Amino acid sequence: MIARASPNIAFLKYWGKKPITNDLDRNLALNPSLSMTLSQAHTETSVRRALQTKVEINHQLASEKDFFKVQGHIERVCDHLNYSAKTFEVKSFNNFPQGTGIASSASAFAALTWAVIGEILGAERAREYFSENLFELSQLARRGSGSASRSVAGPFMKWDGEGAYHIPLSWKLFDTIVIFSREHKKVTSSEGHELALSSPHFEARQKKIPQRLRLMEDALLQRDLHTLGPLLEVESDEMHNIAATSERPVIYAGQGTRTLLTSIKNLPNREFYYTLDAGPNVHLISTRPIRDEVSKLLAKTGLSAEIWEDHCGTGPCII
Ligand code: 2P0
Repeated sequence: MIARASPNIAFLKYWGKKPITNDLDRNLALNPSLSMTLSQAHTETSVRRALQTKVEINHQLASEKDFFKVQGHIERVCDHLNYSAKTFEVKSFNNFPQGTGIASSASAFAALTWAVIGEILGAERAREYFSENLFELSQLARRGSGSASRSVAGPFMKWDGEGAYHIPLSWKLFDTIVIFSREHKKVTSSEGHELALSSPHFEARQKKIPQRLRLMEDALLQRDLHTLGPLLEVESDEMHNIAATSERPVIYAGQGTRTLLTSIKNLPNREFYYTLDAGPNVHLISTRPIRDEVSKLLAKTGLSAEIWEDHCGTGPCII
């Protein structure tokens, strides 16, 4: 069975999680978050029953660490369906650079969840199961990777507590991603989550989140980019400030990132707003395609980067 899922870009960030007591509690965020699921960037995962589990990621045998993460998630999904044979051959491929601030673990664990369920139930029953059990699927994907809880549907998702909910809203937003680096980040998100709690600004951030969440949800429901945009930027700056001020400072932005953000902030009458994931690449959110403007801005500031054009999407599927 082959499934496809897209990453999501967090508008309100998951940054800091509760300690684990058992596998059911894995990746429980300390604060609610809000995101937009993408559509062009995706992970495609094929899963086939086999006598032994074998995992290939981007045409290479998975590292030991990735193998155990994938195997652990397969076991979770099988347990959830009371399915006893837990060995599969898994091949997973991303059509976008991973580990650089486009949430590859979100799309990877959403796609894996869909593909394993599809392989066990068959396409027709699986599609029915997906449409009737979205919240349980989000809980399950979350245990693979927290942000995966929000990649189980789209375009807009709110994760609060054990899983994410679909925000019923139809609004086409674009995410134009400026890719400065295809290098894998040095500090994983899981380490970043752990370190976040040591920042002297962490507690103050937690207090601000409920109101920021309300304002963002209102702006989304009103389809008001000029109210949403500044909230995106404050939120992104704050998450990166928490990372930079944790006991082992984590700086995801590079020189190119900083130069671009400064020139964006100086633009008059902006029609796009930035947000960063845990990486140097810059996501620009707008209501229309903006590739040409972004290319011009990069040329003007003397920066060289790839541009990935994406827009909101509706979540995973079996293909
Ligand atoms: C988010 N990020 O809300 C935040 C913002 C990155 C920056 O969730 O440990 O890969 O697998 O639960 O989901 C990245 O963290 O971490 C992330 P785990 P995950 O999207």
